[in-house]
Formats: sequence, structure tokens, C-alpha cells
Amino acid sequence: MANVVVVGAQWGDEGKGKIVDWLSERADVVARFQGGHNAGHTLVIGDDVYKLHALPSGVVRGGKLSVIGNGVVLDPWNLLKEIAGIREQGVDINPDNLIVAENTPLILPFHGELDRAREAQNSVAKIGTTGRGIGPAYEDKVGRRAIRVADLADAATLEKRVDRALLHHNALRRGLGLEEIDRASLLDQLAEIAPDLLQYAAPVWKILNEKRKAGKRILFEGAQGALLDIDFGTYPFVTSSNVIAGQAATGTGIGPGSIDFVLGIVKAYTTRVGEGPFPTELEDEDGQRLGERGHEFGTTTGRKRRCGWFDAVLVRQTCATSGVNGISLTKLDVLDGFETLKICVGYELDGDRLDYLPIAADQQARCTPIYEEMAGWNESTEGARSWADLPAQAIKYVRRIEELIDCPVALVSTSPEREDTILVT
Ligand code: 2SA
Ligand code: MG
Repeated sequence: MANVVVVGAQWGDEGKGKIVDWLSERADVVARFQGGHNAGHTLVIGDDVYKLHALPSGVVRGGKLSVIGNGVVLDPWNLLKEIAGIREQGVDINPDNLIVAENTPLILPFHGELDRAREAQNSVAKIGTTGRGIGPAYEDKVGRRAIRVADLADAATLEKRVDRALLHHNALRRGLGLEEIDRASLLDQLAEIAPDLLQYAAPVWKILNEKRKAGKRILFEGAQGALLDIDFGTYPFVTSSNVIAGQAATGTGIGPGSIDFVLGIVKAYTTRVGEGPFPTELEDEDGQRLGERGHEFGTTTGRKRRCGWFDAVLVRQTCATSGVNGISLTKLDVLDGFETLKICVGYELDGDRLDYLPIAADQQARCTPIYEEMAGWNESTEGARSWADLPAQAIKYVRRIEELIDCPVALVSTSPEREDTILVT
């Protein structure tokens, strides 16, 4: 398999970090193609724990090229801080092993301020964002007033870009009761950071196409999950980027035909952070137990995640919109010891049975899950490395999921340790 795209197939936090790290060993290039530092990927390598937000997971492995693609929105201060922190852990990061697309839009301090002001304002506007300025930065990209990496190289261009952005943002800020942006100070801040960031700037589309032609293997590392996709997610309770696999092409500048395999990462139950519909959410002891056993707190904001049963309807849907060729099922061990497990196999809406989640918000709210029950298992599956290590009921659970989502299971992950992975052949 040459070029692989890894996407979250639920609402994020499916355990992509571990799988990406596992796959990155076999890749020459690891590229991010959407999102920003709202992502949080935890990598456990031996005794070392790395928490990455904007950096691709490949950075912690030597000999790989890490790429931040144009589909990402990038906070330069945050990136440089993250690089410094990872360097302190003994990892070498330099312009030879990290490149940033020149056409990547920047997240500036006023984007975060706007994001947080809106969230604080009233319940109509609240999405439950990470407060990192992701949404406002993408708004500026689409509104053609973003400041992009390459703009930092020329003072005159930068001033023009800043003026264009301020025209829009100062008007907005007046409405929200925020102070106007200090133009001179912003320009100073940008001038100060420019050389540090520009050393990583590169024509990513060109380099990736050259790598591809030279037969190098590219791993595209998705962040968040397909149900947070701006088009196909539970809008408006979504993130502001396309998260699904097609974005790997537009978010880096390679053709869709260069993608050989799409791997969907799927947690053996369901979680979500922030507001929005969640049909199989459990507000009882079972939900509590999933959260505790699964350590369901966000890597990025530390927020407690909402937990619920596995929703096969939603995963079948996200496997379709991302063209998933195989899934990696993670955190199976969290289900150890449950007497009964439930899987959502359809929804009931106004007396009808649906096999997909409708788009209309009022209909989503009225959908009630139709569950299939399965007996659980008492044995521990933690650390299992082969099918033979799994109890029969756990195998049944995995096989049933495979059937229901209409997509084969390629990997099963049974602990955060990278070696605790079952390769399904
Ligand atoms: P934003 O800040 O505009 O992107 O927030 C909009 C919604 O998107 C949700 N969101 C997330 N939900 C789960 N995990 C996220 N990041 C993971 C982490 C990383 C991952 O561990 O922190 O799995 O890739 C993430 N990022 C955004 C957010 O809760 C809002 O509902
Ligand atoms: Mg996460």
C-alpha cells in the first residue's frame, strides 16, 4: 500500500495518533491536510509520551518528512512553541524534516478572541468549540482575507493583507464590544515571527507530487472525525474544515487518484465533546463507566467527553462519505466486563425506521436508536496481539460491527501501546 489516508470515522478522539504512528514507520512522508491545533494526538513510544497538536505525528520518528498542508489553519506562535517543546523531549525538528505549505492560512490572535467571545456570548451561538480560533480563521480563508504563510515574506504585501483583515474584524469586534485591533502591534508581532516560520515554508504540492512520482509512501493524517465535517457532520455542531478523506487531496495538492487506501479509525463505542446531537449518548452508569475506563478527557482542552454505545448507522455513513477501505477498531478493552453491550443498528423517526442519520436538525433530535444487544465478555482484552488472545464474544462483537458498517476491519487496537495491535489478514 503506497499512499494511505487516515481519518476519524466518528466525532474525533478515536485513537488516530497511535495508528498513525504505527503506520508512519512504513511511510516516507506524513502530511496533515485539515484542522489546526484543535487536534490533539497522543503518541506513546516506550516510556515517552508525546502530545501533538499542529505537528504531524511523523515528527517523532526519524527519517520522515513531516508536512503541514494548505488545508490546515496554522497558529505560528503555537507551532513554534510546540516545536520547542518536542525538541526538549529530544526530537530533532528542522526545515529538512518539516515543511509548511506557503499557501496555508494563519490563525492570528484575534481569531481566538473572536471564537471565545462568540462562545461566551449566548446560547444561540454556542458550538462548544476548542476556542483556538479555528472557525474564524477558515472564515477568513473563504472570505479571501486570510494572511497566508507566504505573505509574511514581503512587508508591503503583508500590510495590504492586514488592512483587508482588519476592515472586516474591527467592524465585527465593535459589535461584540471588543477593542479594535492594534495594527502596528500586529505588524510588529508578524514581522518578529516571520523568519522563524518562513524557514519551514515550501511549495508542498510540488514536493508531494515529486515524492509520489519517486515512489515514496505518503501518509495523510486526518484530525477530528467525519461527523465533525463541515459538509457531512452534525452541522452547525461541527468543526470548520472538511474532515473526510477527499480533503487529503485538496488540503495538500495531490490528485485524488494518488490515494491508494483510506483507513477509518473507529472507537469500539462512541464519544463526542462539545454540543450537538448524539443519538446513542448514555447519561447513566454505563456512560460513566465508559468515560472512566476509557479516560475520556480531551487531549487539547481537557474537557470531559460524552460517551455512548457504538452507533453502526453513523459509522456506515462515514465509511461511505470517506470511501473507507478498512477500519481500525480501537479501545476494545474499554468494553471488558460489561455484561451486555448494545449496538445501534437503525433509528426510529416518527414511526419509520431509518438506516441513516437525516440532515434536518429537528429530525436528528427526534431519532431514537434501535439497539441490538450482545453478551459482553469478562476476560481482559487489554494488550491482545492476535485473534487467539481475544475471547469469543469479543471476536463476535468485532465481526458484527464489520457486518453492520459494511466495511472490513483491518486492525484492532487493544491498548495505547503501539505493539498492542492485531493485524487482521
Ligand atoms: P473547533 O474548535 O471550531 O474545531 O470546534 C468545533 C467542534 O469540533 C469539536 N472538535 C473536536 N472534538 C473532538 N476532538 C477534537 N480534537 C481531538 C482532541 C483531536 C482529534 O483530542 O482534542 O481527535 O483529532 C476536536 N477538535 C474540535 C469541538 O468539540 C466542537 O464540537
Ligand atoms: Mg484526540
